[in-house]
Amino acid sequence: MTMLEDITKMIAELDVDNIATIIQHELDTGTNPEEVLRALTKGMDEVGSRYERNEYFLTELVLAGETMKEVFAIIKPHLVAEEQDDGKLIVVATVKGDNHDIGKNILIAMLLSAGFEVLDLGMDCPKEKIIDAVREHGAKVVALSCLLTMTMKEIPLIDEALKAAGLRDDVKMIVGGAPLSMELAKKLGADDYGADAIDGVRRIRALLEG
Ligand code: B12
Repeated sequence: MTMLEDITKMIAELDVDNIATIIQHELDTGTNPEEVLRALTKGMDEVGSRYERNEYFLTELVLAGETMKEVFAIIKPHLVAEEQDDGKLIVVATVKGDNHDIGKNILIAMLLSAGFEVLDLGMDCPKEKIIDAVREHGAKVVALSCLLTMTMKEIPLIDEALKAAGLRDDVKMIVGGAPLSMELAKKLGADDYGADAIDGVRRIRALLEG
């Protein structure tokens, strides 16, 4: 088993006492931080599946979430910052009713390291706050995170509210999170979907260019 596979397993089995030390060692010995993030995300997916199968409960979700936050703080400084891309402010939020912010925060870290400016509206974000931010900053991209099937309904509401405010023609909407797919994203009124933070940054760049 490779060390990255070990990291996935540690998160999945919540055997996390030494995970910070191991991740620090991996990064110090030159492992790509994006690969470490992928390994961790894979472990989080397994935590989600076990929760669905009633093998894990809320306590385990919380522990997994806290571990992710702790180790992400170790990884963050290793994501190399590229040159600043001026005037490209991305508005990022987790939709209303949704209190998952780990994926959003990873996307933000990736955007920052790719040279974008980011306005983080946090989680459980009401659509009004999003509309105001787009208007105030003339943002060209809104990136929304949504982890719950129940809160996907917020996406068309945000689309409609942007239209009603006369802003929709000038702003692209990209979404991401576990229950979504490209097909669903389009159906819900978004312009694009990112499967993970790395894909998200690539697509946001393309949205700004296109
Ligand atoms: C950790 C966790 C929690 C933590 C969240 C802590 C936090 N601060 O974020 C806590 C314990 C709070 C929690 C609570 C709940 N959770 Co929860 N949780 C998870 C879990 C295990 C991991 C999520 C995570 O952080 N993954 C790691 C990150 C890195 O991945 P990610 O968020 O998917 O983000 C990546 C990509 O999706 C993408 N991405 C994400 N957003 C965006 C946005 C854009 C624009 C782009 C381009 C890309 C992108 O990039 C990210 C990085 O690569 C998931 C399982 C899963 N597989 O998702 C369940 C999961 C999301 N939770 C679930 C549930 C049911 C709940 C609760 C309702 C449980 C309960 N009974 O109370 C509550 C809801 C609370 C609320 N109102 O939001 C379900 C949702 C089912 C559904 N389809 O609706 C899941 C899928 C578990 C499951 N399989 O059943 N949860």
